[in-house]
Amino acid sequence: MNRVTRLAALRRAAATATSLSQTGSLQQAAPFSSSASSHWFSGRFGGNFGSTSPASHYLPSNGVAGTMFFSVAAATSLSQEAHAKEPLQSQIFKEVVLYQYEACPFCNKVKAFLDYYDIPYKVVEVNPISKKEIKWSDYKKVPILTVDGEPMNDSSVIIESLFKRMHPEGSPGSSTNTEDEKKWVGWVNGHLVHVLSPNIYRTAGEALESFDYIASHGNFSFTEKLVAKYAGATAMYFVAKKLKKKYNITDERESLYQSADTWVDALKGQPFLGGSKPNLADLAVFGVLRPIRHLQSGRDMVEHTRIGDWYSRMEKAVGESCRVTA
Ligand SMILES: N[C@@H](CCC(=O)N[C@@H](CS)C(=O)NCC(=O)O)C(=O)O
Repeated sequence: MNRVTRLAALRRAAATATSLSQTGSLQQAAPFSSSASSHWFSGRFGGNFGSTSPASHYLPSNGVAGTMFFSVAAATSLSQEAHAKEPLQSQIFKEVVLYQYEACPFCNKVKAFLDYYDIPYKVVEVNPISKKEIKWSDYKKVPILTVDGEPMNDSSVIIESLFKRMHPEGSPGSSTNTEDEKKWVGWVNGHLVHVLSPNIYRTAGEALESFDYIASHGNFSFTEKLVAKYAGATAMYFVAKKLKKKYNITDERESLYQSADTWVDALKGQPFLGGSKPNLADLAVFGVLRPIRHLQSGRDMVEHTRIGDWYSRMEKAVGESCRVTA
């Protein structure tokens, strides 16, 4: 077992022992928008909000949004972990920076990968209106990941590229990507992500729940928070209806439940699609579901489908966030 794997294993064992596995999900419990909805939203509300726009509902005020849920003991153990991660960062990648929207499913896919492989990363929250944080880039979507200054675009490209760098040709694990794994990664990008928005903004109540996050996060004034929550929820409620039509979804919950059970069937009774440990498809499904898990839709999904056990295994396997403060 090399040092990277040892550190990751230790970290995961510690996370399990201290029952902290859920906090990573809480950290992610925020609304998100697909590409189409984000554009729609920006176009209609951008002018009114400037740099602290409601579309910045994605934004945590800093890189420690989830830590508010931690106990003191947990915080201590995490700070110790952060020390353990330092050598790892210098061993593989010196500086990893993720440009993201907090609740974007594609960004969360990348974060699940980084967390699982114990790669520390800084987060730069991008203002979806001005996008000034990525002015330097020709690519105008998120996620963008810079590794030692080199930018990479598109979640799938980023993950593949990191995986290849970590498992160079001929090294152990370099040829483990199976056809099945690729097929299910494709299913996440081509199907699962499209089912999510219609679910989290399905009713007025759920749309508001998805924007509750804004009340406790982001560098907004009281009025901006209020406007963001209600204007944002209203906007996304209508966007979700459009997306539902676009992707031929008749019953959004049924579609979510079917997707969850389809995934569980794909496991064929194994703990993970990857067998005894997660592969890239497991990480992709987990990544896109993490932002919705503690919303009504995510709770319903776990209650009405067989996905809960796998999700819990994934929480333990992925462990705590490797996000470091900038
Ligand atoms: N295929 C891309 C999709 C990325 C994407 O659509 N990101 C959305 C956020 S969820 C975005 O940046 N949309 C453009 C915008 O917000 O203006 C990936 O996998 O990274």
